[in-house]
Amino acid sequence: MTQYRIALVPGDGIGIETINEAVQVLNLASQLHGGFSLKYQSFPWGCDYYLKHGIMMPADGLTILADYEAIFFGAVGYPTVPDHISLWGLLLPIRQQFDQYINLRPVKLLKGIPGPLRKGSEAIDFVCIRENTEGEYSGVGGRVHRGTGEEVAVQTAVFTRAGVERVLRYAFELALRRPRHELVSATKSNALQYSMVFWDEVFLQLSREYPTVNCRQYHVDALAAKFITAPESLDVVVASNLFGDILTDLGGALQGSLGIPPSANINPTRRYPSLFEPVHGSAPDIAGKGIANPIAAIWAGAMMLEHLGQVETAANILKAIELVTEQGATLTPDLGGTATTRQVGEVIRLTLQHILE
Ligand code: GGG
Repeated sequence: MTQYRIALVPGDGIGIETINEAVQVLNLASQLHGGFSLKYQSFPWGCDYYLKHGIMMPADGLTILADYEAIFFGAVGYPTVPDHISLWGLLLPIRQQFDQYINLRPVKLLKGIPGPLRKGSEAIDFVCIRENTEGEYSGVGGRVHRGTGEEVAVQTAVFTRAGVERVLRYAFELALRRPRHELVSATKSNALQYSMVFWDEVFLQLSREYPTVNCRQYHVDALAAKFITAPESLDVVVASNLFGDILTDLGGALQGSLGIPPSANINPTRRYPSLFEPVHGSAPDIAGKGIANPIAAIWAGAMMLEHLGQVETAANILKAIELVTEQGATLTPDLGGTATTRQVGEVIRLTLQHILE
């Protein structure tokens, strides 16, 4: 039997609740499959840890995580700690140090969920690839003359040829594997005459290597509008770190709730572990109430299984999720229902059992 060693970092707020439900779904999936098992080690890192220790994770946290085959992550951030401290103390160092340069975020309207556009689920089914280690999130900059009238803050976006080329190449390859062979790149080269003109040049160069991929590029503002006016025209979207972050929250809204989209932070070389997480954050307003939607975390767990090679089981988990949304009887309040996190987790497990037995 294959055993996968998974580092669990539930983090903050509803991340703890949704990851707990997702782990139970993954455990059931492995039991029903019989050919693989998941061995977890949980790490209590996050904002509570920071309040006790003054750091979001121990100094050797990354060394510890490097030993695992994958990291299953909940959410980071809580009002008790400034957001830039919590994010730069935990999630961003993991993405950067483990060179998880692909952030894969499916935007798929699940059956049974009307979504704000009131379009059918076949109209909204595309994938966003967000560059995940550099660009606007490089962490380069500084502040001088703090608190004075001469204060200056500089935040520099860094785009390297290696970094841009590898994420664009991944996007072209993904577009080739999907039936439509279509790729859209988010740019803003009219205003960002260095970084985004460079991004567009690399996109054009690579497009010559992929003549069967139909490429388009849009300024990110126009692309945001296209997410709303013509989501059916999108198949694979590639964007820089910040653009991708913003666009995929819009994607989450198209899916009916930020409680639905998952996210895979992938190191395609597999030299370091990849990290899987719901797109949603810690949601302090509903944390501890037991009403957070566990679908995003469960779907992220399925993406982790797919990455580990359990492709069929991953597909069955997504099938179970979609049967539950299509049936519509057990949904959390973000989707207009009254069910708890636990009840949604339980009905997905029951449905998975029906599919696999
Ligand atoms: N599970 C997602 C999460 O915790 N997100 C917190 C956040 O602020 N992330 C910033 C980002 O992904 O750019």
